[in-house]
Amino acid sequence: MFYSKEEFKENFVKLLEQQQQPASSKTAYSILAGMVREFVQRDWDETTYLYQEEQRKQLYYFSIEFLIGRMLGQNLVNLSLYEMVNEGLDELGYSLAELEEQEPEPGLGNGGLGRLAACFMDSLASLQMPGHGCGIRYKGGLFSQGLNDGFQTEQPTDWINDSIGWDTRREDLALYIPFFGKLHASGKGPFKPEHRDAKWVKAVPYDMPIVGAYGNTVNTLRLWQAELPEQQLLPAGDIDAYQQQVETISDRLYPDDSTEEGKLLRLKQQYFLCSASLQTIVKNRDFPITVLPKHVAIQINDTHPALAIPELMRILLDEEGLSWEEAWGITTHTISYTNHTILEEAMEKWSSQMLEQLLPRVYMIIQEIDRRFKEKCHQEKLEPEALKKLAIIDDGTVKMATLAVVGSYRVNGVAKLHTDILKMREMKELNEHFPHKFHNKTNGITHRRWLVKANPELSDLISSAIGDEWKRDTMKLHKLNEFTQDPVFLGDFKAVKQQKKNQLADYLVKHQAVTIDPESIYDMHIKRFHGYKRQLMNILHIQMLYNRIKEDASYRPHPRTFFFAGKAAKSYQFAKQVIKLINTIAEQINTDPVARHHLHVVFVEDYSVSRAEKMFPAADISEQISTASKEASGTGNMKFMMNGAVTLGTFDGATVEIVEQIGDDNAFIFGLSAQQVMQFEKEKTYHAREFIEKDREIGRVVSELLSGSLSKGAENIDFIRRQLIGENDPFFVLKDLQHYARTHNRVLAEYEDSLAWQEMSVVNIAQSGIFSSDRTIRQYSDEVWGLEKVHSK
Ligand code: GL4
Repeated sequence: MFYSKEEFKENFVKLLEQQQQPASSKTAYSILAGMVREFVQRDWDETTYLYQEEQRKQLYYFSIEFLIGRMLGQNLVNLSLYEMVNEGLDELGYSLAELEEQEPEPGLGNGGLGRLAACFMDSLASLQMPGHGCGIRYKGGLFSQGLNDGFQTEQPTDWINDSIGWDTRREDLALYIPFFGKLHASGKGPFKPEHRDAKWVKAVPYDMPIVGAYGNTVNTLRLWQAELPEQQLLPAGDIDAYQQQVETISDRLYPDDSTEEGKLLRLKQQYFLCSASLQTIVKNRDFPITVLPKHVAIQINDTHPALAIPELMRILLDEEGLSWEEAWGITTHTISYTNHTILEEAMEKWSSQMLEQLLPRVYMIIQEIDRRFKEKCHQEKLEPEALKKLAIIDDGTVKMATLAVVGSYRVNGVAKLHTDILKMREMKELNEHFPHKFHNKTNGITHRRWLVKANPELSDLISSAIGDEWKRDTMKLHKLNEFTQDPVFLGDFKAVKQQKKNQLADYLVKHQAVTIDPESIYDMHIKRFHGYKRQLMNILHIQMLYNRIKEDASYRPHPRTFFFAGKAAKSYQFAKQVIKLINTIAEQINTDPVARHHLHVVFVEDYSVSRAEKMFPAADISEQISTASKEASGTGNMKFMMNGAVTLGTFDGATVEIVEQIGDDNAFIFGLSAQQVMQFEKEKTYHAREFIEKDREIGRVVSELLSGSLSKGAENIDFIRRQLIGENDPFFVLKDLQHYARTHNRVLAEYEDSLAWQEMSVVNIAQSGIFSSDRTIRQYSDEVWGLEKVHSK
């Protein structure tokens, strides 16, 4: 332990001296991380003890993904040790920033959904609320991305092997999960059959400390690992083959959160997570099972953990011996559900046959839930169409979103617009049936990572103007509104932004051998690659700009660097072709003797939490250009805002609420509204072809695109062609393209007025407080979970 800089240095040096090898950065990192881990342990034990002692209600956040990012730096920030350690290391000739770079990043998530879970963990601990994560300890996180001739390449990652291990193996809490097998009537009634010949998997938890800021609260992120069970639970036959089968369950994160590729394995992962987490909760309780909802709240993060509903029923019926009515009452007062998308392909549906085979008892319970719910609905005399929508099991498939709604006490969307769409359209019938279940909880992000940690320069500047209370209460950022006209403050802000832009430029030289102009406007489109996120529209617009520069000698706009970063799911060919297209256009523009002085296109490889931390603070413009209605919330939009970037976007997801906060004058909004998009979808009155035929500029870029010259071969755009032409441009890229181009022109004009631009940036920061995940978590707690703050010292 260390309580002063001198003490820290002394301990650190002592540990260094004990090393056999010369002290590399890696060794120094491990020593430091070990010291911090030890520091955290005492608070962790104390928090755990307090939770038991005070018998307060506990929240368990079930999620198939937790994109936590690196831990060392964030833990130091939350422990208020960052400055001290930084100085101490500096005096010893080490750079903390460099040591942080040694930490392998656990990529246990795909994007927004997983990162949200991580921000929530940070907020719960920092608000001193008893909330824990339950997830899977994937041996390999999301693939690491490279580029080969402009094409995405994917390499497996193995974060665990390289890690110092923030987590602790809890062999004492290991459990066993049954798959397959057959049910036999046991004479205990129709709902309590015996499960025979199951194939057992051992679930071993690894606990990760989640260090809260300000207090001494350390919550737990429990990640389950699948292992071979002991002798007596082993099936007959080839043990090595069985071991391999078992271990694949926690081997890899699915490289996509919106498809169910590799269905059986994905289903196994989901049940593994739900069963292990629920079994521990029930087993280790010290209260009667009938009062579970008083002591425990379970939030399911999208439908991936929706099997928690029938699994909790199974435990209550078969292991606790409750009646169906009792069990159902408890389940539907314990579990609540968050929906994160309305994209059709992301709406999970499992084949009944597969479910029945893999989880016979659980399937039987789902059938009974469905039967009872159908019976209720029939009493309401609904139209057959409505009845079909309300069915949990329909046409040989189980609709997980319907199961999740029926089996939980509260259901929420993640931004106002998204929740409205859920209520009015996607889940209209369910909302009518359960009028009080649906509510909105607009997402948030932790400013402790995305501002305090990622942008200490801006944090310091803010604190120098308004004090540092905003770090505890982000709504205090409002005080910055007094500085929006203050030329000194605006000048300081500009200097900080420039510093962050320089830092990113240096980083890219070092890590990607790319040289960018730090004086250019940094325009960023960084997120997963997806049709609806419209990276295609962005790059087509850039090609239009390029054509204009080539055609019109008087058009010489302010230099801009267009950043793209993000991964495409391995099997998502369209998205991969967009990546190739971006890189081909980048090469063409970046080597053009004239255009390169005005436009620069950079694809930042292997986008991750730590890369994101370097990018958000450096942005001038935040591209949030999804087809309206498709982006449930977005959270990158909030990270940009908090760092003073100005949004160029559509009225979609939480961007609507960002604009509500800052006013129309401080953002650049364009394109179809969600209403209009939904209208076009319904009436089918949009014809992409007309735009290609009638708009000269669009016609030109599309024909360049289709010729294959922008992608080094027409075969590299066949999926894009199919979408734009064959499928009539379902994401309205061509429809919104000219409005997007005009809006970019407005942005450029505005950027020329430096003070006005900085004023916009500062308004964005000042109004960003509401998008803190602390606010979101308080709302969940007040309106859904009913947690109380546990007072640690
Ligand atoms: C997502 C949404 O696409 C995204 O808009 C949202 O911000 C995020 C967190 O709520 O959830 N849904 C899925 S699926 N993946 C996401 O990132």
